[in-house]
Amino acid sequence: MENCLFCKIVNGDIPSNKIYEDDEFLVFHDIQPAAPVHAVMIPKKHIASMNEAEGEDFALIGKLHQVAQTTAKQLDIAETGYRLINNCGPDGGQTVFHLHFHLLGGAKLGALTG
Ligand code: DGP
Repeated sequence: MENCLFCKIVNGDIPSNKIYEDDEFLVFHDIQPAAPVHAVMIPKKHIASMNEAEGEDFALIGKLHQVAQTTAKQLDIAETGYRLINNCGPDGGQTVFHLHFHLLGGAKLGALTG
């Protein structure tokens, strides 16, 4: 998708600090970490947000959770715990409109607030 920041990262037009990559997914370190470990997990397919996911996208999103489990082990936060977050839409705090999940850990995280 033209003018999508994360599509540009997928294409290599914008560099990223990659953690994991396969044919369907890319995981990279967040440029503005909100925790000692903060990875961004995306499907390479452009889906703007959870609102636009449809059909086989939900199987892809399921597989992305499997990647989250593996990545948490790789980043050594599986045992201590982590948080997996999707921000959807403006009120949800989404700023990049390419579906992604935040994987946060490496410290005791604060309570969720509205
Ligand atoms: P959200 O607010 O849920 O849409 O999260 C977008 C995240 O993307 C935010 O935590 C910052 C991160 N981000 C934005 N631009 C870049 C970039 O160019 N590189 C990397 N690695 N992360 C980025």
